[in-house]
Amino acid sequence: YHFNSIIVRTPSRSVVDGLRAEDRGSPTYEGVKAEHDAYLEAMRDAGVKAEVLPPLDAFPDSIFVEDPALVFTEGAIVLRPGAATRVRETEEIAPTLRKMFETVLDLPAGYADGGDVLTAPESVMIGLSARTDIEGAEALQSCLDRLGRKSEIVATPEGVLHFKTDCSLLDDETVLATNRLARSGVFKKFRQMIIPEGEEPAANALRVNDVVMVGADFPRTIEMLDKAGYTVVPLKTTEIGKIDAGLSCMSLRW
Ligand code: CIR
Repeated sequence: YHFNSIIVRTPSRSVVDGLRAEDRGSPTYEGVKAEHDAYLEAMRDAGVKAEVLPPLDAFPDSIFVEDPALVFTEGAIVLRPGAATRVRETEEIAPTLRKMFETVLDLPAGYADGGDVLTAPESVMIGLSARTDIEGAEALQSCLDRLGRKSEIVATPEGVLHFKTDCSLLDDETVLATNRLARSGVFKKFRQMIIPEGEEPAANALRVNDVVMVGADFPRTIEMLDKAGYTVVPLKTTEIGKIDAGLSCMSLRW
């Protein structure tokens, strides 16, 4: 969770057509833009340098740069998103990665979304989901191996978009997770903090250097983290939440 750099992409007007599992109304472009602006400001306040990519009208979900790639200080991996409308986002982000990283690997097979990947210090956890298949997960393990990273393949709860929709890393030993994911036993090696019932989308929080960014709509989670001694930065996620996104989705961090 110590990061110097991030990549983000400015939302395009087409973001209102972003994918969603259940239609709770479209977000507004202005609303998403405001949430994205505040996110970028919070990132800079947390001490990272941001590379800001231009909007892509042809790709409504391309603001969620976390999904088409995976980055580490050791190198980057161009993934293959499991949603048909998102696959070609990789061609848009790859040139930037090749410019910024000496080592850039391409996922050799299958499908994998970055939202399914939780980077913990000892091991990178890859969640199988409707977007990440076993072929993609195993192919990703071979890439991680080449970068010198240990990894493991785990399950994502049924009906949950991404593994990280339901969890985030708070520090080297601690994860924040929904009860439904914690119950599956994947976090036995960690200290676990469980999201209060009814605030499940708060699980996609984001530790960046000294602060934990958390959705502002989740007061009980914010209070829990605050009491545990974390410095919480609440950020609005109401609009991006309508297209199934949270805080981790909007950046690549290393
Ligand atoms: C999608 O369905 O792909 C987007 N509407 C949301 C992506 C969220 N990304 C993430 O959690 N990493």
